[in-house]
Amino acid sequence: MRRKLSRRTFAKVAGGAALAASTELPSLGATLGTGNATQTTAAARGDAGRDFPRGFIWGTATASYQVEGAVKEDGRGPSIWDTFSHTPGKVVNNANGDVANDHYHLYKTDVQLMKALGVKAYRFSIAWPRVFPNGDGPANPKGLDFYNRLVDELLANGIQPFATLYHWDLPQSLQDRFGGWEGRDTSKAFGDYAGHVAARLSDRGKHIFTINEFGAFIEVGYRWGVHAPGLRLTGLRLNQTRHHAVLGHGLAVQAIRASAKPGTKVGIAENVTIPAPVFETPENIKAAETAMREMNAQYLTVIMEGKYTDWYLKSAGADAPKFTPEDLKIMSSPLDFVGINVYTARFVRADQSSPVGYVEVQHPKSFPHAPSFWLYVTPEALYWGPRHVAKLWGAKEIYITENGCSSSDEPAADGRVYDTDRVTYLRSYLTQLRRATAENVPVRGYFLWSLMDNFEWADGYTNRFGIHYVDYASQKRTPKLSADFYREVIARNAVL
Ligand code: PNW
Repeated sequence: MRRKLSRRTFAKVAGGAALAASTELPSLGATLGTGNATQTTAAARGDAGRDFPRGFIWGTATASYQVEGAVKEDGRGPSIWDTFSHTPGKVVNNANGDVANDHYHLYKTDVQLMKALGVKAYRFSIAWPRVFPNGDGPANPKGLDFYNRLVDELLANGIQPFATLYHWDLPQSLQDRFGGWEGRDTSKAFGDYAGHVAARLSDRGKHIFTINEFGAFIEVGYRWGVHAPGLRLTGLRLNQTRHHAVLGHGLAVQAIRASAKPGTKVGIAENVTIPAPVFETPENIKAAETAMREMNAQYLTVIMEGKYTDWYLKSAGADAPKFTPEDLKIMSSPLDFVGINVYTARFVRADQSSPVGYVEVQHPKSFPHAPSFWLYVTPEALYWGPRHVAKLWGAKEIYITENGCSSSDEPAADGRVYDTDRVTYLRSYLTQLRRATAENVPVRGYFLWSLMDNFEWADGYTNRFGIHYVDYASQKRTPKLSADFYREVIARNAVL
């Protein structure tokens, strides 16, 4: 994972591709040992120019607290999200995940939804407090049993399990005793939990993600106070919390390597900040690459490079996190793949008067966005995100671990849900992803967020991200127009 393409090779191949027709370029696949062999069949189907590499893995994603419900069942301990959502005023309409989509009981129904779509993989998360009700200490075997049942059901239906170990439902006990990720003991407990799960699941679950989105749960939960645990840290305390979260990831990678069955692959699912050149001049492309490293300095950059950038440390000054060289080594433990959650891009342009060589170009108020205020519709994100990861860090396997959008969709008079905004969003984003795969950026799969509407954190049940509509009163799932679209995309392995 640490092998770098030479700057010149990549610039020639991918950098040039931004400016010229990709067919005229030497194949990056030759450099990386991948192939792009679907042209003939795609042409026969009339999908030439819109097709994805053969074997591309189409999937859907969810997360434990957002769909499972059953928060008191089979010995599950409380998580910070139970506490937070039951604190009045924290979540829209004071909603909580007590029942959510009742996936804990309806998982077989949900696997059939996926089977009907034709997905080849399901990205779900494991609730840490089901496995260790206090975060550490004695394990609760009944908790892991649920994931054993889920994994078996997936495999029986030809769907590969991709498990995420941490999608924000931290055991409350770790928050109470160690201040959650503020404390180094939480990082250590996370490593132990990761090893425990990997030892028991990796005979069937071959892909494991450690942590979902530092860039969201730390920033929104520990800095803005909008997500659990609802803190507003600044300065050194905030930087140290960020450091401990990434350290926890590294300890988990090492524990998984030590305890998992051979053939298990380990990665991350990070919502990298994606700088896109506001238009694609060589200067702006270079500026975007520099911005990619700096904007992600505390998270993906240190994971991939094994050090914090000079600019980050300099800007943080006395507030820079305290760490040892050993910490950095752990945090940058080599990964088998890099997962990125891609929703939105930030535009940058070259500016030599800036100390980092770039400036951000702000979106005007009128810039189109989804009902989620932060979700600006910028399809370019799905090209530049994976391309930066491949070029800057030589990643050999990349997954898009989330992509999707919220919509104000509601059933029409005929009972169907015509989410044309989501279809348009997905088509434009997938077109950009296809541009990346055509240039042999090694993207192996794509997980659409989300299989179904679910508990959207502080937005409660108000922002629907699903391609299946969920009537929470009856727990009925109905495929939306976007589900029909995605089924066709998967069947043809092409964007439509
Ligand atoms: C991701 N932002 O969250 C999460 O991984 C999912 O659990 C979530 O449901 C999905 O995206 C949709 O929101 C994000 O403010 C939350 O930029 C907020 C942001 C990004 C991602």
